[in-house]
Amino acid sequence: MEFLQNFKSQLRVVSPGRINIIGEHTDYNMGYVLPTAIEKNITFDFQENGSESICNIYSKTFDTGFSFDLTKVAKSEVEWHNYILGVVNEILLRERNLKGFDCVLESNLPTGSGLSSSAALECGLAFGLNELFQLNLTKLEMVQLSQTAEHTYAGTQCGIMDQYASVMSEEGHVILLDCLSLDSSYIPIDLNPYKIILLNTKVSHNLATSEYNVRKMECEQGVAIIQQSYPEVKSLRDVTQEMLQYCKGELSETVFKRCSFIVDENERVIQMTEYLKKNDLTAVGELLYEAHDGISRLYEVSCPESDFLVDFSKEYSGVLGARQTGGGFGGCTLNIVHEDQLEEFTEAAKEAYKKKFDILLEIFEVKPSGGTRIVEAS
Ligand code: GAF
Repeated sequence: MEFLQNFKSQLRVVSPGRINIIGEHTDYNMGYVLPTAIEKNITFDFQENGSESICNIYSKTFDTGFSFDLTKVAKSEVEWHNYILGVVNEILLRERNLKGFDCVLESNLPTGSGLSSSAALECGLAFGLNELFQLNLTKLEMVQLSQTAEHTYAGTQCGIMDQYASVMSEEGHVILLDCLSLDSSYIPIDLNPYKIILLNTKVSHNLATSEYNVRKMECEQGVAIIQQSYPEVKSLRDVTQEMLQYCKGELSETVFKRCSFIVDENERVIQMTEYLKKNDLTAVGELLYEAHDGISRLYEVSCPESDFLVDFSKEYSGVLGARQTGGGFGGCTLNIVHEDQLEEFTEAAKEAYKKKFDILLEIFEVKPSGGTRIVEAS
């Protein structure tokens, strides 16, 4: 792209992906989640380009880019453009004054791997534009407008977890976030001598967006029926297993399973927080396996590849627990692995996965890290 010839970075922003320790699909049910950012990022370099409305975006990682006009922002046919355009649109809707800018992106965050590269993209852009044009947006406003951009431009009716984790995380901590009140507390996490290991299935089944929205609808259907018996219920967060049992006859089997998973999963977030505080790592691991079982059997957002890896990990005494992390239908499994068994486990997993699916596993350790921030341009 032509603008690259005169590009000089004025501002560098780093925006991370995230893992979620536990609390999957609870965010849009107004429950609890326990995510943290990881040290896999998208780096953004920005410059104002002197034009009133022409903006240029280039991704070094994928060697592709596009330009758009601030006066004619509209949805694109190209998926990743929508994360950018959606954020710009939300900023303009808030009557903030943008001008032409150039932005160069580089990423070491695998896409489609359940680590929320989309939130990293949205939030890094919002953060950078806020700084470049002094927009006076708070961090929470950036989180919320990025989430809305995902609804309106990308078409996923996501909750707030990914954007919140990307922006608000702190090194060495997980965030216990109440997705209703948006109250949060930071829980120190130290699993020593265990490590958090991600196994990337490298599959991202294309059901993800459509089925995600279907799950959300099924939960809403459940709430509407439960409300007939319990008018005080506003979301699945207010529902207990006893209430659910009482309404079972009114709910379809599918809706019952979805609701049952969310009710348990919400409870698991609170339990997990206690186990982490007590450093009861065996209980942490067991809860991860329990959660995956629900993800697979009740919420049905797993896939053969993730199920295989989670089952495989159970054969290793050095693995305390594992589950698929993120929205589902592929992506990464999160594993708590003893450092002494790391090599043996990962080598065996690689071999078994290759034999079963003919796919080379990608394996990396992650550490809870800080959220979106400005860094020195090199
Ligand atoms: C995706 C969504 F974007 C999040 O809001 C969350 O619902 C997650 O799936 C599942 O926990 O990452």
